[in-house]
Amino acid sequence: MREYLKFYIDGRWVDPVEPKTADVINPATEEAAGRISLGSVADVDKAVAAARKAFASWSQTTREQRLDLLGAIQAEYAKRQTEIGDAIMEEMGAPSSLAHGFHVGLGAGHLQTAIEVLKDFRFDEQHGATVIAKEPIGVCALITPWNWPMNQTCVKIFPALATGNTMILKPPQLAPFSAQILAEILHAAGVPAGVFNMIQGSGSVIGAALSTHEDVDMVSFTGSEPVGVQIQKDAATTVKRVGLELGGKSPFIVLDDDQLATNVAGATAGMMGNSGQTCSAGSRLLVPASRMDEAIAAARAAAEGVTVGDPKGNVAMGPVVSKSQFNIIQDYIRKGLEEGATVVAGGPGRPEGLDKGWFVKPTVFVGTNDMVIAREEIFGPVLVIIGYDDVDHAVEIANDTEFGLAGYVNGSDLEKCRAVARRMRTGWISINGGFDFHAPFGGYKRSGNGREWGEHGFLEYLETKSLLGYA
Ligand code: TAP
Repeated sequence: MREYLKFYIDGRWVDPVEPKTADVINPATEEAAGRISLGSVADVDKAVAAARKAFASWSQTTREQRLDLLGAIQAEYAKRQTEIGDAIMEEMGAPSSLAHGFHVGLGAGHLQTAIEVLKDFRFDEQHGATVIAKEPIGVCALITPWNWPMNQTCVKIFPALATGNTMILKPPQLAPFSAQILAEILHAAGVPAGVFNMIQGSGSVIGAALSTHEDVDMVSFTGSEPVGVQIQKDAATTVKRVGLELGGKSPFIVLDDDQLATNVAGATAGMMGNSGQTCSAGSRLLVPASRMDEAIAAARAAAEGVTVGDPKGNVAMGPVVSKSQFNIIQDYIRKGLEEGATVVAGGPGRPEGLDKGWFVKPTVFVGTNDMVIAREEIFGPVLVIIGYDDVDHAVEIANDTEFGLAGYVNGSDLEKCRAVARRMRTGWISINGGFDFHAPFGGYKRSGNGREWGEHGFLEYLETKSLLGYA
């Protein structure tokens, strides 16, 4: 049983102002895996004061000083990778190979990327006698979700640090362990007091206190759309910068060629990764209507090939994060059946033999784009296959959504993939599995208003100052 009862404020591990704790449930066992403290507004005030005090000196540090700190963090992170992977397995149920592999790797990747970007980043640009300077925004509140815990924290913390900001991290109650280890890593690496602070607790208390706080300059939020909208409203009275990374219902277009079966199988298995709890999951699979039977056969085989079970075992998929997430997903599966979609793999209920733990069957529907299961983010292992008549129709369906986070195009003719990708209204598009830590990630439309990852992730945390007659 893990016990993380202290917060990290002003360079020290401190007791919460008011003692209050909550259990953290392991979704694979439905039993408590640990206990955390739940903070109060008084803890937020202490952390913000520490971050404000530290900003004066941290914002003035040189590129070399920040690179030294990021290098020291990298060394500490490398020592604790196994522990982080174990924590992620327990807190949100990711299977061992995924938790120790991609989950931990994403955190390390954002750290390495921050170092690479910082080495060459141009904080000043000169145009004649004018210098345009990029300066840190100030005290940043970082509010993160549970689905890729290490990705979400690292993609915010390292660019914020590299650009000279100070910060308060509010990790998710459902997955607080890995963030706790990350705070220990930053402490061991020698982050100066007050530069990084962390308070655990509920979003409606800690998150709201940060979003409304007079002395917080920016909120960077990743999570659901309703909470993002609330944060934007809360932050409006103090005119804070707000970065929102929200949900998606991303289209995956498989082109009509000899790779169709392979691409459908890859898209299906990929969508089930992390139990479908990925904001950029390709949850609408668009295939040529004329080849629907072939696509169904490939998707069914891929979904049925996804092994589900104890995350500690050799499985591809663990449980979903919580009972409430399990119930939401089951409601969507029932809704899909009610609205006339055809189940071709999985369906309602738990997989056979898994009576304890929040396990869901990898489920594939064939449906239409107007169905609720094709319009709303399910955040579970539920894929909807939709047929298209031609490429124009595929693009029309892909763009017929209120979201615009990610998109995928797979096909053997790269020219055709490029043409389709250009027409899709999403902020991030992967062609044939393309992946890049330096590529900006963020949404069009209701999927958000910011860009993280790489150099664009730095710009999120920078103000622009014009210095006329400076040069
Ligand atoms: P949310 O319920 O929105 O929670 C995200 C974070 O916000 C949690 O730390 C939560 O605290 C906190 N929060 C809740 N209410 C708040 C409030 N009133 N003020 C400030 N903070 C508040 O999302 P989730 O369920 O954790 O994550 C799933 C959603 O995130 C999905 O919609 C998914 O698409 C989206 N997501 C988007 C992305 C990107 S990059 N676009 C990435 C991952 C996830 P608690 O600890 O109390 O929950």
